[in-house]
Amino acid sequence: MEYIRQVLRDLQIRHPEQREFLQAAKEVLESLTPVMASGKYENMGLLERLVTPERCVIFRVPWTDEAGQVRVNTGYRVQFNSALGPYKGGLRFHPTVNLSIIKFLGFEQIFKNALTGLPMGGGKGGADFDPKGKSDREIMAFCQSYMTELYRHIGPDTDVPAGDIGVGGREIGYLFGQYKRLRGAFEGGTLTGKGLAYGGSLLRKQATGYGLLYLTAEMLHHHGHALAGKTVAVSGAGNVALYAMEKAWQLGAKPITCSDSDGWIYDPDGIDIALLKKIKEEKRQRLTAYAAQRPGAQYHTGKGLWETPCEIALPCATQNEVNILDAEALVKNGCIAVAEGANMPLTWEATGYLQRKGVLFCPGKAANAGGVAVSGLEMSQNAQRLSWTEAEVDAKLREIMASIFRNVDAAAKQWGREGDYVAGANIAGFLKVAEAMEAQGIV
Ligand code: NDP
Ligand code: 2IT
Repeated sequence: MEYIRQVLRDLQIRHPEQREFLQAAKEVLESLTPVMASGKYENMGLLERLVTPERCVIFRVPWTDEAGQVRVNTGYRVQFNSALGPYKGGLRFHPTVNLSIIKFLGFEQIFKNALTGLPMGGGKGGADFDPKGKSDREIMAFCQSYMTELYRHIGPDTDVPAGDIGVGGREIGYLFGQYKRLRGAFEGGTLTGKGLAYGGSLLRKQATGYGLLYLTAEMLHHHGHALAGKTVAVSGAGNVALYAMEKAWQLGAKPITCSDSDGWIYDPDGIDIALLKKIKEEKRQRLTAYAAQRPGAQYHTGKGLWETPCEIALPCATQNEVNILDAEALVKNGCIAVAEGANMPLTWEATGYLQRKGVLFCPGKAANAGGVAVSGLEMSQNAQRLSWTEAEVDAKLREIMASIFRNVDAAAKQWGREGDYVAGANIAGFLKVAEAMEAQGIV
C-alpha cells in the first residue's frame, strides 16, 4: 500500500535516530493495509497526523544528591493524541529513556487506550534518571523537581500521568504531593496509581499483571486450551511481572522464571510470590537475594531465560527483550502462547516467527491494557469522589480484558486476518481513533 509506505519513508527520513518509535510505527501502520483501501484517510492526511505527536515537552530536571552535588537529568512528556480523551499514560524513569522511547510508548498508548473502551487519549513521559541505588530523599528531590516543570502541562481534563518502569507507588506519592502544592488544590484525577489512603483505586497495582492473565486465559480458552496446569515463563520482577505471577498461581498455572537486568531465576517448584514481594517491594533488593533464600531455585547471570521449557511465555520486563533466537527456542521447547506484559518486548522478527509457527500471540497494546484500564477506573472514582470495592474493580477489569479479546479477535476476522491479533489490535484501536479524528476536523 503506497500511502503507508510513503508515511513510513517520511518518518524514517525525519527521525532516522528514533529506532524504537520507527519500529512501533511500522508495526502498526503495516497492519492497517486492509482498512486503507478506501483512500479516504489519505486525503485527510490521517496517518501523517497520527504519527505526529500533538506536543512534546522536553525539560531540565536539576536535583541535589546526598553528597550535596547538583545533578541534571532530562524530563519528557509526549502528548501524542487527544482524539478520545485527555492524554493518558505512564512515566518511565530509566537511564535509557530518550525521545524515541517515549514516542514509541506514547504511540502504542493511543491504540491501547482506545481498546479499553474508556475515554482516554495517548501520552507518555519520563526521564533518563536512574532510581537504582538512590535514597528515598534523592527520589523525592528528583520527583519534586520533575513535577515543578510538569505540573503546568497536566490536569484531570488535559493529561493524566501514572507509573511505568521505575515509577511505582512511592514515586507517584512524591509527584502528587508536589503537584498539589503547586496547584494549591487537591486534584486527585491528575495522577493515577495513587496510594489507597489518598484517592488510589483498589487493584491498580495488580491490574496490569492480573489483566494480562485474564486476557491470556480468554485467548487460550478460545483456542481450546486451559490455563490451569500450564507452565509459565515470566520475565521481569517488577510491578507487572509480580502480579502476573500471582494471578497465574491463582488460576492454577505455575510461573517458573523471573528476571531483572542482571540475571534470571529458574525455580522448578514455582516462584514463591510472598518471598519475591518481600525482596522486590519491601527491600528493593536484587534477584540474587531470592536465590539465596529459596532452596532449589537457580540463579543465572545475563540472558537465557527463554531457553527454559514452558507452555506459555509472558515477557514483562522491557522492549525488545525477546529476539528471533529466543522465539526459536520457545517454539522448539513446545510453547503454545505468548502474551506481552511489557510494551513491545518482542522484536519484529520474533513476532513474525511465532505467528508463522502457529503460536498464539497477543501484543502488549491488548494484553497489558489492564493497567491503564484500572487507571481509567481510578479517574472515574476520583471524579465521583467515591471508592469502589475490590470485587467491583475486579469484575470491571475482567470484563474489559474479555471484551478487548473479543474485539481484537473479531477485527482480525472481519479484515481477513483471522487469528492475527497484531492486526486485530491495531485495526480495532485505529478505527476508533480515526473515527474520532475525522469527526473533530483537521486539528
Ligand atoms: P518495574 O520498574 O516495576 O519493573 C521493571 C522490571 O523489568 C525490573 O525487573 C527490571 O529490572 C526489568 N528491566 C527494566 N529495564 C530493563 C532492561 N533494559 N533490561 C532488562 N531488564 C529490565 O516496571 P513495570 O513492571 O511497571 O514495567 C514493565 C514493563 O511493563 C514495561 O515495558 C512497561 O512499559 C510495561 N507496562 C507497565 C504497566 C504498569 O502499569 N506498570 C502497564 C502496561 C505496561 P531491573 O530492576 O534490573 O531494572
Ligand atoms: O504502559 C502502560 O499502559 C502504563 N504504563 C500504564 C499507564 C497508565 O496510565 O496507567
